[in-house]
Amino acid sequence: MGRKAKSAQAEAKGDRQPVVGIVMGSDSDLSVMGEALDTLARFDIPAEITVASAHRSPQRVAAYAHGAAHRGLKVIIAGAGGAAHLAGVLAAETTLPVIGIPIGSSPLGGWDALLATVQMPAGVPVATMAIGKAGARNAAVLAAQILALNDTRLQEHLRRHKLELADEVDMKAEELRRKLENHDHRA
Ligand code: RP5
Repeated sequence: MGRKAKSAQAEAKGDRQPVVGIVMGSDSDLSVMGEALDTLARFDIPAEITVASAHRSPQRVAAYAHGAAHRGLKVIIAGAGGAAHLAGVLAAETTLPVIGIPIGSSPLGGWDALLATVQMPAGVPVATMAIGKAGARNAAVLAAQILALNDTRLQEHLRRHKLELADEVDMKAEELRRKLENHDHRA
């Protein structure tokens, strides 16, 4: 694991037991997967992050999946780029829900990762998100939604999150209206 990923993991651990585990195929995926970690932090969900590769360290991946539920994790988020089978391999080794994020790090720009992540055989689901940072952010929101099924505080947080999204769009619509108004006045 690279230095950046190690310090992210240390920060992510905090005092509380992580309930979401983020696994990425390489520390080079941290710029994308950090979005999931940041979003979970905004929901005040304790999380951990680590590196394990389905192809380069398959035993580490299997050990992580086998121990995950026992350690208190409720959801696993997995992101990988080239030959992106990480989420699927984790899903094969655990009964926890697994959310996959295809990362656009290969010369094919993420199409290959998208197909490898989404196209699972029947019986082993991976909830596949969008390619890249939007997918990483959505993975964290989906994890929050899963955890909120038994958590009224999180349900309220998610409700506020929806309102914030709507407020942002309203603000942009208002900014655009003002810009166009000024433009009309000048014309
Ligand atoms: C994948 O290969 C990783 O998930 C990463 O997106 C990509 C490149 O990895 P590095 O060569 O940067 O370690 O397994």
